[in-house]
Amino acid sequence: MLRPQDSATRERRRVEGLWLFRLDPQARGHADRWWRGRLAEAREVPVPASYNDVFADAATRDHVGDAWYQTTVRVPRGWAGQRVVLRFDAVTHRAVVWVDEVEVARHEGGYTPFEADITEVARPGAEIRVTVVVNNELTWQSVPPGIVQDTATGRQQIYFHDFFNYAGLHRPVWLYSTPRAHLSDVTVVTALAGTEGTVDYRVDVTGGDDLAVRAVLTDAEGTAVARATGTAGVLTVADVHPWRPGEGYLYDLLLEVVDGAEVVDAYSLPVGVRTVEVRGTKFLINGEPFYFTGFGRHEDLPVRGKGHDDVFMVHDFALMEWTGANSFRTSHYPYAEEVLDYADRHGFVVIDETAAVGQNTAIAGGIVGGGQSFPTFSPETINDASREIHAQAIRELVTRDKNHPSVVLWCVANEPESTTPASVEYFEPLFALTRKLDPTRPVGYVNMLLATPDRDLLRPLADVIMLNRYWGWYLNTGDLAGAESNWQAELEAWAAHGRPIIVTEYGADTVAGLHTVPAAPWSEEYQVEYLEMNHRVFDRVDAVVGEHVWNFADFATKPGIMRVDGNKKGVFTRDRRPKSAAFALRRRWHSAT
Ligand code: GCB
Repeated sequence: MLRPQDSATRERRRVEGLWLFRLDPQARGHADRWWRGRLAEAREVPVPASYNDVFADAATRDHVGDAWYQTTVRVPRGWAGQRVVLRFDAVTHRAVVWVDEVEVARHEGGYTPFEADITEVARPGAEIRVTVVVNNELTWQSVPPGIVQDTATGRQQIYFHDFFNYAGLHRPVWLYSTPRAHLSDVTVVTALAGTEGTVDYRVDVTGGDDLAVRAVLTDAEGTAVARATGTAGVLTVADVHPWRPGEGYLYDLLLEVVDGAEVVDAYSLPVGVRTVEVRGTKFLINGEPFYFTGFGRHEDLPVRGKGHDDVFMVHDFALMEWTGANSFRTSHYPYAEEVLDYADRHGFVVIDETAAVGQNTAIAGGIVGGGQSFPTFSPETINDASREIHAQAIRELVTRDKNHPSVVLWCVANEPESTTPASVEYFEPLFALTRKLDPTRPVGYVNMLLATPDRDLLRPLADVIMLNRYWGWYLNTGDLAGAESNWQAELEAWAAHGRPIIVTEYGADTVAGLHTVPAAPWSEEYQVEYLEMNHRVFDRVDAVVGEHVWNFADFATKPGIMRVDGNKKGVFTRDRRPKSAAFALRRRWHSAT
């Protein structure tokens, strides 16, 4: 599925602004067919945004179940004869969509796009009514998982991950046109050999099997540097300018479907020519060892929740650059495509993660789950049906992000159970699927602290070891000397496997403005000393090829006795003010590069 764009043959418009909105706590909307007319008793809600925090009532914030959205949009008259498509970049966690009275789409999964060809129901020049029902329930068969409980006071959502379960139309909604015969997919794979670069391309054309395809690669100055014809081919670039960390050099690949002299469809794709490889304990980009500095992040903002926002996107990248970060992980779900495009253009390196977080009842029962205990993988909990939904999420992630040069590593799950035969049985096919979908990038999962090197069973499936560790916070709390020696011993045990290690999380909750002498947990001083201790350990272990602090900014969580107005491990506050740790990181990361 190609991202909508304006081209010589395509047009798009965003369907945003204020939509009608109605919660459906009694789940009546489907039976009463709320899509059949104007949504009654509706409030107005901004799109894109989470709905949870824009109003002032707990019923909206804590709603469990269906929420209905509706708007009208006019199909441009000039689109007559074209294919008309309605696309949602992300609806969390699942959606059904109607155009007027016709159901046009259903989608499971809150962080990847879906679309519907609505040509048959959208007459050019006419207004259409778009109704979307958004469901936010998390169950054992969703990614991420959860449990919905019916209590005397209403339905409650239990979930096992440490960020607020925001819901809504989180990213742009598009109405766009393509020609009937159109490019429906493009895949590029790039390689470097000395000063020469190659771009292997493959396209799918729908509705025009007998039409020809031509490809032109243009450099950033606008000079055509290579041409080819056919649905697959290789473009060779002499004196190639590679994409590299810190320098997001992009070529433009223009693909045209042609019928003689007539251009039937045109689509252009930014292409960064770079390679990624794991060799021994090194992570190589363009054949050179790369060291990841940066953050685990969240799509999380006051009021907007997980709604995409260009202002904060640009600001967050500016702050990351200011600290000297060269990379980040899309913890704990695929981020907006705008974010990956920006990373491509600015030379940021991305670890791209699925929404599989919380597949671990050992943590669920203890740290975040309210003391209940369940087996993680069983016919009654995370089972074959869940795995199929997880597999589909991987398919949609790789399909969406395969052409981004910034993406160098797929992460199939964050902190899943990884110490049992059931976990190996669950994950083996998912690793195999990811490699089959994309043989060019390494694949890994993020290991959690209970799965020590002697107990973890998933490591042999992964190309890179990714560790979330909280020595000096959850373990050896307040005892940085003890933490340092335990952490060093553990890292050395991991290093013995001869794989690169990225520390994907290390962090300490810190209340901005809290100062102590000597440094004590929750103070800004402790966060700085905690990070410095970690850095001493990393610098002593050669196999460590990356450090991602948890977290870039403070973020919202569900309420709980472990959290004070959310998770406070941010290096920046939720409104992006620096804590002392930001300056300490800036000193380290700028001197390292
Ligand atoms: C983790 C999780 C992350 C949490 C973090 C914490 O290991 O991956 O989602 O927010 O710990 O702060 O406890």
